[in-house]
Amino acid sequence: AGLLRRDDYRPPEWIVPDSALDIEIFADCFRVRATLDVARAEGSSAPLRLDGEGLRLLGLKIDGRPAAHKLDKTGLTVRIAADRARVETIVEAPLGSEQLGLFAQGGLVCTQCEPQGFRRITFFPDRPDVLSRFRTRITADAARFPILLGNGNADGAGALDGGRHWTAWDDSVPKPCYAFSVVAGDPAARRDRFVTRDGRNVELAIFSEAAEVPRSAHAMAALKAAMAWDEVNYGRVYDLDRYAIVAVPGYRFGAVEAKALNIFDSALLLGHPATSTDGELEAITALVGHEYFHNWSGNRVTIRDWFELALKEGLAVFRDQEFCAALGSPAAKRIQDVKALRAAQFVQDEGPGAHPVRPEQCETIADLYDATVYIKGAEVVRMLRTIAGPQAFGAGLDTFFARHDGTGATCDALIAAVAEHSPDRLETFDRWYANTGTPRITASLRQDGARAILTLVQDGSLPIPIGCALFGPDRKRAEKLVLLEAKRQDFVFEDVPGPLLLSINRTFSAPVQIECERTDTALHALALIDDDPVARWQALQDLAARAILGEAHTAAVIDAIARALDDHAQDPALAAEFAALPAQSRIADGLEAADPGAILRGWRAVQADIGRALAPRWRTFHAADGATGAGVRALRVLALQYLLAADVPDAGALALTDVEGSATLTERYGALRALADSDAAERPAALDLFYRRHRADPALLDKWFCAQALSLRPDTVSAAPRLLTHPDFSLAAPNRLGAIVGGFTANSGAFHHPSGRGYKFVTDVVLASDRIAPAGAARLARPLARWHRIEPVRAALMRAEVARIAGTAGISPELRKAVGAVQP
Ligand code: DPP
Ligand code: ZN
Repeated sequence: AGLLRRDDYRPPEWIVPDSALDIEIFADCFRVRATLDVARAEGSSAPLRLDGEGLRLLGLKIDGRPAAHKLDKTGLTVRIAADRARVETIVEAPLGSEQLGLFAQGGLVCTQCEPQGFRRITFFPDRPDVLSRFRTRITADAARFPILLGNGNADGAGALDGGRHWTAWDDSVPKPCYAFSVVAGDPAARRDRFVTRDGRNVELAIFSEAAEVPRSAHAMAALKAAMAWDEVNYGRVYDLDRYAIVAVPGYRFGAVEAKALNIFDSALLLGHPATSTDGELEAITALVGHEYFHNWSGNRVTIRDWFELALKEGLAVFRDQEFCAALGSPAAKRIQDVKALRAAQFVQDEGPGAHPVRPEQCETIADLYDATVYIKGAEVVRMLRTIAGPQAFGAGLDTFFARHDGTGATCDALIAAVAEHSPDRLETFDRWYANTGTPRITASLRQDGARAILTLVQDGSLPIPIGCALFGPDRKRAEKLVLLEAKRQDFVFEDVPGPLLLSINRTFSAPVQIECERTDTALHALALIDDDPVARWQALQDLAARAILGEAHTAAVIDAIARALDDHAQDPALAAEFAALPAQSRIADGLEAADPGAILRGWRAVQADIGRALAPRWRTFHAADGATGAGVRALRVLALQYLLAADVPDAGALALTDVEGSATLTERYGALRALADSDAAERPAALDLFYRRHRADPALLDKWFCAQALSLRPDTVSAAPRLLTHPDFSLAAPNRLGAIVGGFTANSGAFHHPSGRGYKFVTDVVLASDRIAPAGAARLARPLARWHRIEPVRAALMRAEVARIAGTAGISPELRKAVGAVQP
């Protein structure tokens, strides 16, 4: 099969204003009678083409009469003379287990339509720019499937002969067919309600297994918060009388925004502080919000074609980021988002998977669902707001929603709508959607008497908003947001006598790499006084990275952390960000040829120094009551790590007490991880305790394995392979394999052990699991392909393992692709 290309887009020849589906679910198959009111698009003379795959066509009528048609592997073609017609089809298909179309999973029958699953349910123009008003009737056995759910508002229900029953659903708001969903089964429900600002009473429900209902409270609270937030911040009001989310165990597509009936993998929806970490709970909040926000930016205003995926995903991610920021610490959230962007998207930009936010081509549509489309897509929307200003951005979005409601729109249409309210600065903004890679900017500051001249040079030709400020030794002297549009540009600040410190890319205003010579003294000074938390955090991270590499004094880092902890005492989540050292992998990213061994030694030494120097503070933080909030818990856990790193005599006992008795999983697991990194005498007891308590919960047992694979101890390189011989390990359990091997590759000291044993271990596992789960194996193998960023001795060992994979007969195409690009 050839590549799919954005340029090949053509408007639809036929549209389908109204669709009625009658879906009958049986034990292992389903039957659909579809009635489509189709209309010819203006100027079109083409026959009607309907997509359909894996369907047995039992009947076809056009305007009530049988009609000649052509059936092939991917669909159905009918010649229709009139401009409008009623098309009726009857199809049957098995309820597959492939998780596409309509299928059985986790005790339920449910759907997966995005991007192209609907064609496995019925014949239809399966493309996002054909929006239809759907009416759905669902019939099934009443005992096995007492609950039958569809999109839209409830439109009747009744009993039938033979123990069957039906429900009907009316979705009056046009939607693309990928936003279609159906669920049948016997789930339990948590119910609630939300009254919109225009007085609409919305019935809310979260369906899950009965035993899991206590764990859906968090998601329900998130849903209500998201509905209120979208009204206040975007004027988006919910448009139907009900909204339901269904938790499906093992749902492979993660979560989908299907209209008024979202479907989520249970693991991404259900959570409770006793069994989920704060990070996981926040991810649930973000995802519930994300799918809800899609009701407007996704379902009502959808995308013209799949290459425009970033239009809905970038906007929804941007909105979920802002939503979470508003619920917690905005500065800590921004820092976390920046870390995630660097870890997932900047890394993608460096490898063979780099592509524009709006790609020009792809092999399969599924390939488009990645960090570049989602996370960089969100950064692009953020820059649009930054350049246009919040007022113009808000007005522009109102225009965008009003103008494109009920249609498939494009990224360009979003820019155009905002540009109407902020005309002068967005002419070239669309380049952000076309550009590949992380832009690099070099910044230099020179002084000419009381003027300062900032020179910015970029390696491309993008309009880049860069937040800048100049600080004197003690306070801010000037601040502006500059728009770098040319290759090289000077920006002049008047009346700023030196010496000056440059604070740049404040708030992380653009997703770029900044190169800028700043002395240790300058970084230290900025880390003390910069009033933008993101820039201040960045200065401290840069300083800490230098200390870890032996290029700066740890004393300056300690001083800066102490000051940040004082300044942010009221925002413990932010304080915890300031107190945490940069990840070893991020330090390596900044180097041409990283020596992971040296980074590990330096990291441990700096950690121990900080632990000792600030021990009284760590004790105080650890003594705080974790019940007071996630930020306090983050600091408590970090404090334990420092106390253990400093070898404080009772640190092991404190950690063991937390593993044993803390109320939240964040604290119990945080303490376990801290102990797993240490040589404390309590380590085996803690691991044993956590294992015995949580062995029946697969997700928690995964964490137990992961903590050991992530251990910073030098023996992890031999201890991790032994985990695979544990009776609770199976190569066939993807999450467990991911917990161990994914943890291990993220643990650069172990993965990059100088002996090369870490590379060999990963290669052995990848080759073994490739036969069972190729996609997972490919993901696990990817870190091996990054040899070109590592010092030559290790790089040679990594390449040898890559060659071993590539030379193994019968490996999957996914695995070959994951490592193949590294072949010289
Ligand atoms: N899981 C996808 C998302 O909501 C489907 N659109 O981002
Ligand atoms: Zn989404």
